[in-house]
Amino acid sequence: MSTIRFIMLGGFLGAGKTTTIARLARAYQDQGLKVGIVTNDQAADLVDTHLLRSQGFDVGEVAGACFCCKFNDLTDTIGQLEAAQKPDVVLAEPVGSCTDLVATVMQPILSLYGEKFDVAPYGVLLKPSHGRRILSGAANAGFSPKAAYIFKKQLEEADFIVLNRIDELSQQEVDELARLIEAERPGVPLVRISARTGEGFDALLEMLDQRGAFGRNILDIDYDIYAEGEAELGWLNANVRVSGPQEFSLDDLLMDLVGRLRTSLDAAGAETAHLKAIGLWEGFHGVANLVSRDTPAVLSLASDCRTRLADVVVNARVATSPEELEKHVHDAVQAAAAKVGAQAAVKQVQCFRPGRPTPTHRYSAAAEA
Ligand SMILES: Nc1nc2c(ncn2[C@@H]2O[C@H](COP(=O)(O)OP(=O)(O)O)[C@@H](O)[C@H]2O)c(=O)[nH]1
Ligand SMILES: [Mg+2]
Repeated sequence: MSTIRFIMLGGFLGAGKTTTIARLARAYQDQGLKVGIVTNDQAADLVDTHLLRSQGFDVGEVAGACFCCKFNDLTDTIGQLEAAQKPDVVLAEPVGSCTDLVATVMQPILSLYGEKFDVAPYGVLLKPSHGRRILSGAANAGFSPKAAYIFKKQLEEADFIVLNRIDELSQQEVDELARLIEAERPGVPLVRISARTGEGFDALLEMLDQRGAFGRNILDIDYDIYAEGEAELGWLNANVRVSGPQEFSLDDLLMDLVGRLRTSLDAAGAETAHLKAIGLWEGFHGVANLVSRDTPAVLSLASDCRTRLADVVVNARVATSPEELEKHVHDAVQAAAAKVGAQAAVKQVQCFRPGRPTPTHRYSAAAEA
């Protein structure tokens, strides 16, 4: 039986997993390999899925809970990708606030589907903006001590760590982060990349190509702290139709919307882990992102589209209550639409605090290599 190379890339909310996966997918396609991607979040209609599909990738979505709690959905989704195109490589992106993935995903795959999957080393992306604060033990390290616990647990189970966004860092900052990572996880390989520019991807591909006994760092983890850390970050997905009498710039609308949210959430003392808005209209798509309170909103994908009508999906993980978050998003959407002379109709909103993770499987010891 031919095996599928299974590559899961973890890392905190906004670390750059989707951007990295898109670039890796292209690199594997350039090698003549067929690639499938599996995205994951707490509800359907994900920004990441839209974004990756709009780039032409074959994407399956596991929605409703994280991979660990929906293990069978993960394997079923891979099965659907297989039925469609027999991928050589499957890239999987877990939820950014999820950890314990070695015990609940890697080990079950190795043990239950070892003949079908050839499992790559488990890499975890480090987000510099929060990583620096959390690893240096800064007083106001971001979100809460429980969210910082998740961040550190993610690094603890990694086979290797990926320092992303080096295009935004000086050599000195890269060296400082590398020192903090080495102090946290001594001896664990570190790859420095920019998912934006592609720098460091040869080393990342080489790391992912290694064969050996990977996915074996089973955590000693307190699920109470983990569950509370997850729940502290409110979750929201809103689907909005913006329409007006005159054409407007979709990119300006997205940037204005995310910029407004940045300001209002910051003023309310609600720290953003990741906030993204995708605008879609007839094959055009643009994306604006905010990954922390100390970085600006960015247009990560320009649609260059002028339109009178667009669908906008907003997805946010912010350290505040779902009710507060919904209010901020509602106000920002209305104001951003009004600014371009349009109106916003909110078609669907889901917002909640993620529930306690209850994994389908949890291996307390690594299977024999
Ligand atoms: N400057 C820069 N931005 C990046 C890089 N990687 C990702 N981003 C941006 O960071 C934001 C979050 O990235 P995304 O891939 O969605 O993160 P995820 O939540 O881990 O999947 C987006 O605006 C990306 O364009 C990078 O290497 N450099
Ligand atoms: Mg993502």
